[in-house]
Amino acid sequence: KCSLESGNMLVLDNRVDATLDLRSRSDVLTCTTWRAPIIWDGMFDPDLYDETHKKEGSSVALTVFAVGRYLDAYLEAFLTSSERYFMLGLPVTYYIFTDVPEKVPGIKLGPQRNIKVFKVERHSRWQDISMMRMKTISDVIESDIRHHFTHVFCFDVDQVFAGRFGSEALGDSVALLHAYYYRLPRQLFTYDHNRNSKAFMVTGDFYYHAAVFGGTWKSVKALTDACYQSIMEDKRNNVEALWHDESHLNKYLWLHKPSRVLSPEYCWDTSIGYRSDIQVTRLLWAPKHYNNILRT
Ligand code: 2GW
Ligand code: MN
Repeated sequence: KCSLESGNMLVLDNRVDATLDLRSRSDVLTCTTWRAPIIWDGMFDPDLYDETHKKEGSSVALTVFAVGRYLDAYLEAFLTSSERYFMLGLPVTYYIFTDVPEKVPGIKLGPQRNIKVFKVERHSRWQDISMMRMKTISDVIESDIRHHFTHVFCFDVDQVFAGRFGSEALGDSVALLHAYYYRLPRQLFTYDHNRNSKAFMVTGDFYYHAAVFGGTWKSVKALTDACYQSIMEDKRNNVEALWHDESHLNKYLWLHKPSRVLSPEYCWDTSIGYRSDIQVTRLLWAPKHYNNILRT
C-alpha cells in the first residue's frame, strides 16, 4: 500500500483530485509508486467531480470500433448502456468506426450528446482490426477531436455499461487495471517477452487492459502515435506482439506512466466470480458471441 507524506489526501494538479480520499479503501491499492491515484468506489464524491468538470468545460470524445460482425453483435447494447452511464452531464460525442456505416443503429441520445460515424476498411486479419485502431484514433484526434473536445476515451465494443462511469475517470493519461491480473504477481503478467518485438518488456508496474484507455486529446494522440509506430516497426521485422495492441499499450504505459489508474470496477468480467474488493461494476465484458462472429 502506498504511503502518503501528509494527511490522507493526495495533492494533484486539480482541485477535485485533492478531495480523493485514499484511505477510505484500506482493502486495495489506491495510489501508485509514482503517486497517481487508482480510482475505487468510495474514494470520491461523484457530484463534486461532475460540478468541477462542468465548470472547467470538460468534454469527451468516445471512440469505438464495430467492424464486421461486431456491429450487430455489440454496438447497440454498448451505446444504449453508455447513454445511461457514461459521463452524464458532460458533452459527449461517439466516434464510431465501422465498415458498414448505414448499419449503425439509431439510438436516442441525451442532450449534448452526438454520434459521428466514420467508414473504415475491414482488415482481413482480426489482429489488424484491433491494432490499426491506434492509427485511426490518432488521425481522428488530429483532424477533428482536438478542435472540439478536451478528453478522449477509447473503448472495445464488446462491453456493456452497468454503473456510473463518470468524470472521476477523467485525467491527463488514464489506464485501466486488467480484471484478470490486478491481484496476480508481476511474473504472471502477459507482457510481450519476445526480444524482437518493440513491445518487449521484462517487468512492469501493472498489466493494463487495452479495452479502455483515455486522457486529454494530446496525451491520447501521443500514445496512439507511439503504439502505431511500434506496431509498424514490428510488421517490418515480421513479428507480432503477444497481445497485439495491448502489448504495445503496456510498453508505452510503462515508459510513460499514466496520471490516473482505473480499478477493475471500470471493466469487470462477471465470470471471474465474487471478489470482495469489487463493490460496484461500472462496465462489464459482454459474453463473446464466437459462434455468430467467427462463422463466415
Ligand atoms: C476481434 C477478434 C476476433 C474476431 C473479431 C474481432 C473484431 C474486433 C472484429 O471482427 N471487429 C471489430 O470491430 N473488432 C474491434 O476490435 C472491436 O472494437 C473489439 O472490441 C476490438 C478488440 O477485439 P476484441 O474485443 O475481440 O478483443 P479482446 O476482447 O480479446 O481484447 C483485448 O485484446 C485485444 C488484442 O488482442 C485488444 O488489445 C483489446 O483492446 C483488448 O481488450
Ligand atoms: Mn474486447
